Amino acid sequence: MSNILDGKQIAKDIREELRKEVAELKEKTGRVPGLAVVLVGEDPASATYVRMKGKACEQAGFLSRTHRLSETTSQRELLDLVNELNEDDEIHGILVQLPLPDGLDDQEVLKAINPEKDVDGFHPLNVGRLMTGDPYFVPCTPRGVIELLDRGNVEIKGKKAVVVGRSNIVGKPAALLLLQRHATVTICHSRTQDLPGVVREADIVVAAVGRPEMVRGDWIKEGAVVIDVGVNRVGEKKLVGDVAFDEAKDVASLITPVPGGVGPMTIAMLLQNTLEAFKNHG
Ligand code: NAP
Ligand code: LUD
Repeated sequence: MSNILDGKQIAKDIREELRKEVAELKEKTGRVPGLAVVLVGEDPASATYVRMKGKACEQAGFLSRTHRLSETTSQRELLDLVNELNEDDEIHGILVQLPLPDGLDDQEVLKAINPEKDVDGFHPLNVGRLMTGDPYFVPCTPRGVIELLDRGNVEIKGKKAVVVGRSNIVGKPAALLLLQRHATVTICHSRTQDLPGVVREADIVVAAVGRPEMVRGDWIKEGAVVIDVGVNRVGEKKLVGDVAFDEAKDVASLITPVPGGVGPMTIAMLLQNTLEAFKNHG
């Protein structure tokens, strides 16, 4: 039996479930969920992700609007667009793709998004609600990590989980979600001593570091579950994760590939959050 946790297929299944639900809602109410994605600047990876988000929306029957703003957009212009989208009744979810170009204040922009439309879960109100165990919108990538574990029938309760990385968009929220599901959670970062030794204790490893293949096969305990969030471009085209996949796959009981692991789940969870925003405030 394969021990690959196929995020691409699972995300496809979820998007199909969402498509059916949206078709039914449209039939009943005449309305569909709407997502606005804002892209500022020309970063090629961001442009790819934003294109994939728009396409996934359309395939699932959502209304999709993409606002492409120039690299030289001012903070004021960006805030004005966010305010306009906050007021727009066709738009249930707003996402400002990160990172923003230098000179723009991302925290101020995220705070300007109506928390009820904050399908990224980055508004301080949603961050706080996750922290207190009363989540509203949960960030898409960490939510995708949990959904992968659930659909892979991985028990979380009571297990030792090690999260490598403590960013606000992946590491910290992933750790909080695992904690909420009753894992015993350790969060590692660049000052962690004996990182291989800490990872070796884990039943569940979540790698979100941004360093190609840093987590080696001999850091993984026999039978552990490995979720690789990293997406690193090496050379012209090749994408690799934060885990040395070929080494780790022989030790892990279950492992996500890159590409085709967490990435597609991020987009599926974005649609899920947008549908929830619509249901809350059709
Ligand atoms: P980030 O903001 O750069 O955070 C990286 C974290 O890794 C930091 O907490 C940093 O520690 C830690 N770190 C860096 N070098 C380390 C080392 N040598 N040993 C231990 N820890 C180390 O990155 P991010 O936004 O969380 O993203 C992480 C990776 O996930 C990237 O490859 C990104 O492309 C990918 N990603 C994928 C998705 C997806 O949908 N699949 C979504 C988001 C991000 P300090 O805090 O001490 O600096
Ligand atoms: N900003 C995200 N910035 C970057 N990979 C994503 C992502 C899909 N506001 C905001 O969408 O949630 C966000 N909200 N992020 N990311 C990263 C992060 C953001 C990363 C990878 C993928 C979204 C994805 O689908 C494919 C895969 O891993 O299989 C590969 C796609 C490729 O490049 O070929």
